[in-house]
Amino acid sequence: MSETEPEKKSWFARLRSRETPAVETPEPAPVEAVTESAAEQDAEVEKKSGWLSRLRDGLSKSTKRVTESITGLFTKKKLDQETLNELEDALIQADLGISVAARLVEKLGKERFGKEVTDEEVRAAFADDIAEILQPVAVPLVIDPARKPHVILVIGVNGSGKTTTIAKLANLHKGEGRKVMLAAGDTFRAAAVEQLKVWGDRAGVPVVSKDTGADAAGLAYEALERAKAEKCDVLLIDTAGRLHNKTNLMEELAKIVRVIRKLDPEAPHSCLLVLDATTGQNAHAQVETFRTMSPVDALVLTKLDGSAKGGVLVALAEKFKLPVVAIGIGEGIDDLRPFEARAFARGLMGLPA
Ligand SMILES: Nc1nc2c(ncn2[C@@H]2O[C@H](COP(=O)(O)OP(=O)(O)O)[C@@H](O)[C@H]2O)c(=O)[nH]1
Ligand SMILES: [Mg+2]
Repeated sequence: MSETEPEKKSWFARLRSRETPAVETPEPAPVEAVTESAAEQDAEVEKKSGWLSRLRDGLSKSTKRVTESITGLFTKKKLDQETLNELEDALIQADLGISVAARLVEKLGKERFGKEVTDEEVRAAFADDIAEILQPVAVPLVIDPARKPHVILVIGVNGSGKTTTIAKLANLHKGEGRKVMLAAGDTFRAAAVEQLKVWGDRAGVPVVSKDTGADAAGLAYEALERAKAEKCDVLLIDTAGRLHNKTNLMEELAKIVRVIRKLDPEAPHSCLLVLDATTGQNAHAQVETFRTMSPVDALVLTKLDGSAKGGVLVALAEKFKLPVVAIGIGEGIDDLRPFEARAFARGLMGLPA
């Protein structure tokens, strides 16, 4: 695993810096720029503060966007209608959605109208309400040990982070002692199969693959056959995010499901839709579209480390009520976290966990 080391350093370096490059142009702060001692310090800080602070650091762009606009509204005056309106706008701007924004502001108005409030009190009140919205969707992905394997189909648009998330999940479950197999079902893009193989090697799990252009459903069938024969605990199936058109993609996903059900009528046991948090409101449309193509059991939100639009997670939770089983906070194999409602809500509002 020595090759993940430089990756980690550059990830820390990027995360520590407020001037993180846009996610669309990743890679990376030069590793050489991180002196050994700085990297060691980072590792030390990391160990002490744990993943909660990493989440907060990762969310910093989203947090900054929300908190700055809220803070800017307060000059120690009594809460009036104008401020409430402006707060509502700030929440909408931060991608929390019209309905969540209205709900939070209405509640705040009821409780504090005409009273003196500080921006910190407002953020704390919002954080509590957001945590309440998020709590029901903060559900972990449970692997059913009776399934051999528990089949996880991973879908989402191109570039949303499917393949990376599969690698992270593979690493996680392998680390928990499960036998994992991957199916390189994105046979549409030339580099996609190779990418999954590299990740598979890194995580130390076998990857079932075929050449570009091969039938994805056939591949998924073979992978499930093999995973059953080898008594794997988890089979993760990667898929294409874009084909020639939407109908093709819909047909391909439906065919994968149909074909694997010949081997296991209840497969896939989990269908995860991966959404890129940097796309903000567009994520809503993606949920709607993919739901028409395949049953979606849960969401994974990626790139929360580089997104100023992390608030969209709240809007999605409120609207679709789909479990958020994990969040991606970096490009490294360890950068997947269970989703925790309160930590996320407080992080978003710039408050300590
Ligand atoms: N910063 C960051 N980048 C991510 C995250 N997840 C994926 N990526 C990057 O997003 C890009 C697309 O990811 P990929 O897994 O290939 O997407 P796919 O097309 O859906 O399979 C890659 O450059 C990944 O490294 C994340 O949580 N944070
Ligand atoms: Mg991919």
